[in-house]
Amino acid sequence: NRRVVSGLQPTGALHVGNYFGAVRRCVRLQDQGDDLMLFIADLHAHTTPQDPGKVQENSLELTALLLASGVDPERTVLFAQSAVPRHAELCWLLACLATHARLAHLPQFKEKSANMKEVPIGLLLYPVLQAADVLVYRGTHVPVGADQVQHLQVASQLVRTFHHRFGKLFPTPRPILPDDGSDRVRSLRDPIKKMSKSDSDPKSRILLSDSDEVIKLKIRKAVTDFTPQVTFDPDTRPGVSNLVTLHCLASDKLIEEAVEEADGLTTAQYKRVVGDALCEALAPIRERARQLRARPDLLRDVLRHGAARARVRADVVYADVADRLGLTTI
Ligand code: AQP
Repeated sequence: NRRVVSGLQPTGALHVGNYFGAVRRCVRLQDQGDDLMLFIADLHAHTTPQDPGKVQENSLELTALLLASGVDPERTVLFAQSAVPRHAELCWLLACLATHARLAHLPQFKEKSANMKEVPIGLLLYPVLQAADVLVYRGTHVPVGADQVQHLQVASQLVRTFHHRFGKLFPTPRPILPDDGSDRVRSLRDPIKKMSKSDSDPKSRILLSDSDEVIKLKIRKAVTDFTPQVTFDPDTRPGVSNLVTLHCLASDKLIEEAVEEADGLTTAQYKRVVGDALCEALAPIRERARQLRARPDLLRDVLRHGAARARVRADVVYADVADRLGLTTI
């Protein structure tokens, strides 16, 4: 049986990239019978400056959206990362096996630290904490996007180093990569870039909380090009291709089917099709999330229940780690 581990940061409102690229993939893994550990990555969130009130608010909001999207807290262990201290404890031990050179070379670190005067060590350790998140449950698989594969390679490297020094203990975590483009939803304003929570232009992303009107407006304003036909070629026509991807993700279609459906339509007309497909996919989630948001006690109970289960699992693995390293845990 696969044990899948995944986390989302409570750093802002979720967009459709997060939904199709992470949330829905997790729900599908859960529904196909994988043993899923799904957490709110609130420790990761603090690698960049955060308003504590917002972290708390976003964590509950994220919980509501995960449940609304189909996460079943009986089958999936759903919890906040900070409620299971073993993540941070294992992170420390793995950090002692990681090298500065390896971490400082990762593209995501270089990108995020490029414009900082003072680079927090937590930002450098980000992939080590990710490795701990997975290994602390002896995770076997991690759903990732293409841009996260290198971080998983850090985890594999840490597993090798650990095994070399202390003996075999962990499975090497394997990536689960999507084949439907769901890991590459692009900005609606600048389709060279990925859609992102932190983009300064709110029109660049569609939020799960956006109304039908707002979704349709943002799609209507999406940047395309001067060719009216709809074709799929992400390299030469990133804007139109992103619309095709969104259409496919929203209505579970293959690229060829979507392009065929768009035959004879101009990109302006096709935008209506895409907007409608997104509204249809997202409206039920928005409605369920609205109901759940009104029940913060239930959301907290779900997280408490998940954290209790996660702690039991993490303690079992950590006890083995402590034993191998000669730590006195009594
Ligand atoms: N554009 C995207 N297309 C597909 N998947 C995406 N993800 C993020 N953007 C896209 C996936 O969503 C999950 C969220 O991970 P996160 O909360 O750690 O956020 P992130 O990866 O840093 O990306 P965001 O949400 O856009 O935030 P910022 O703006 O801070 O970078 C991950 O599984 C990610 O792959």
